[in-house]
Amino acid sequence: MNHSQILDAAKDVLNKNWNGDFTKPAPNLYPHQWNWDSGFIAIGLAHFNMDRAEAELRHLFKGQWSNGMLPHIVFGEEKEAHYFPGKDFWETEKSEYAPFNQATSGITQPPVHGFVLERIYEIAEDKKRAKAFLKELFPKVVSLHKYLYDNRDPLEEGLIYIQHPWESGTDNSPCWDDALSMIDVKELEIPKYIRQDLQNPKAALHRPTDLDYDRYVHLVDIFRSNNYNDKVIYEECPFLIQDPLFNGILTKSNEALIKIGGLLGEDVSEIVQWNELTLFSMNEKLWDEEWGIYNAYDLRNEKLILNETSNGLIPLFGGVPIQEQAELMLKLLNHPAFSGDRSTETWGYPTYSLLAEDIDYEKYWRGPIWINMNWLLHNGLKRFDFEKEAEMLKEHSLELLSKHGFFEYFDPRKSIDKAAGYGTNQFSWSAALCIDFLMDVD
Ligand code: 2M8
Repeated sequence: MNHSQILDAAKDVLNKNWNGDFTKPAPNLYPHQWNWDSGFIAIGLAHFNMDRAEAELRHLFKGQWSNGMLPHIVFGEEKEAHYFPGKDFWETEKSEYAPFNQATSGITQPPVHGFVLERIYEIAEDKKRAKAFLKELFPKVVSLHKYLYDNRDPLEEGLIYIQHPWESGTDNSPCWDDALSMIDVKELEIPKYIRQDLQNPKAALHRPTDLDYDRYVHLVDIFRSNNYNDKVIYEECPFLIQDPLFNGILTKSNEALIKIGGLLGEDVSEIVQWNELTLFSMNEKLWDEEWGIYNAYDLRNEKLILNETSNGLIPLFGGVPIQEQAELMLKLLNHPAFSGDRSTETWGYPTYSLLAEDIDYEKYWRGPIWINMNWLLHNGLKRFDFEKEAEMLKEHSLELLSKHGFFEYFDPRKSIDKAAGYGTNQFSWSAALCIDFLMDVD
């Protein structure tokens, strides 16, 4: 496929996944609206259908809770949408903050919306209209950030914790293994549930295990039985982690909100303070000078999670490192851990170190390449003028997409030529970010 053919094919995926209210991440596997997916999708849409880009985000924010929390799923109305956990499972009516006219989940996802708004403004030809949209969304995104700083940072370090692997977006990343292993499901009464994701035979092979799901369900059970009260959840939840991906995305969005606030003539002093604290603490607490990466911190068990995943490199995008640190991060990206060697020629960049003993090239967030991670890293590398690697990453992403299709994730090994794309092959953010790569508006 040449570039114009891929572009058309990508738009086609987004058009087909649009249901009149929002874009589904994928037709059967993910039939509702997902939080960070919608952010990436809106960027792709902005290049060819601004009405829909705006509608996408407006619909997502219809699900925002009155305390600012933005749920990771906003449920659609389709009767044939089979997904676990569906809207009834969450029992969000137990929270005093959940909207009464929109069904949602009760947890959040990485706060991409600030930088998404900034990107939409960059792409927009009609700046007056785009500015009006920024004005509408700005207070909602600020209120999400305020929720995070007020409720998910009890030690006032500027480091937000996630309370569930689903909040990370990188659900079964090896980063969460140790913390999850402390949840002994044999000792617990896990509510009954039926997984729907295993019905898609292609995806089922690589998805999280049943043991993972038991733990995911147990965590949700803690939240709903405590009426989504953040103070109690902080006391009770066995999984509380400060993740460099979540926090690196937050700094990028803080920075975007500061710029947007300036454009709109809003007071941004609080956002500046939040951001300075987050940048400081990420470098004080999470930075690993030896390995050139940001670690995660397990707040519940009070220990660093030594990171070998690309979550620890996303802070490049958020401008967390200074140039010297960024150069160490680049060194790591060029190291066999993320770039392979002659015996394992690879596509850039896997989500888990190729040298890790338990890397699984096919299993979801435990090794494969994801287009959103490549897009975040591409933009992070550009920010530090690492043009060569940024270009390579874009080319690799486009080659994978045009060779195999709009898969959810890809095998990093170049030797695997057939069946190198996994999960659904109609994945919206792969299509949306492909469009952004191709359009390359600065
Ligand atoms: C995956 O997560 C959902 C749960 O939220 C799932 O596995 O069912 C992740 O890849 C997540 O990052 C993504 O937002 C979601 C929808 O694409 O799917």
